[in-house]
Amino acid sequence: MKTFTLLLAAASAASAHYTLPTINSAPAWSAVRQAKNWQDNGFVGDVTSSDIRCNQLSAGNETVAVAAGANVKVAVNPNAYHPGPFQSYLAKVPDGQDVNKWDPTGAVWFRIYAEQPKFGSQLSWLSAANYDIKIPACIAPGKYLMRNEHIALHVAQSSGGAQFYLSCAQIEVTGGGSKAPTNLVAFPGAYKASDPGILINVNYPVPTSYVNPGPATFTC
Ligand SMILES: [Cu+2]
Repeated sequence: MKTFTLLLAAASAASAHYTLPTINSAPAWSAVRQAKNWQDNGFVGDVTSSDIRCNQLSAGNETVAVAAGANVKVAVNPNAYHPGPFQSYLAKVPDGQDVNKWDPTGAVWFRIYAEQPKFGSQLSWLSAANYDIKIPACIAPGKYLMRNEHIALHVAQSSGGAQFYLSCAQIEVTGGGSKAPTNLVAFPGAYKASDPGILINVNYPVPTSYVNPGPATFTC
């Protein structure tokens, strides 16, 4: 048992990245679809892979209710310590579809949050263990998938070097309005390996601007 514990510790030290296992403190991988990296904390590196959609291993079995206009607390375990932006997207589950089973293919995603760094002698990012993401107040009530990602840019100076840590949560939006989301994109499809926010040297020369990959962020 002791040897087993030591081996586990060594394995996690060798690949100590992170997962996004829960929202609003729900049990891990219940309202968040279990991601393929749930044990090894690994990343998705190929933006053309279907894993860039949800990196999904197995279905969710819960939904977290959120009022439109309120925040969702997205946990990263451990914190998102690599430099890079946090981003969130929503996709509405079509009427008649099971939120646990719906596969969000095609241009169904709209972005609701894109983190910008602070600029200076180096880029500085939130690198947080929790991100409070506001659900737009104007969107229609109903079930949505919420795709949360952290893009690690520490070795992004070569193509394929950016590391995507992501998962898809299942939420039910209450209240809200009737504004139709705009700037819908597909995953894969929304990103290219050559996007300036993905293929970038964040260390030298230190950038003075940052272009988030993906569509324009939807606003009410
Ligand atoms: Cu890492």
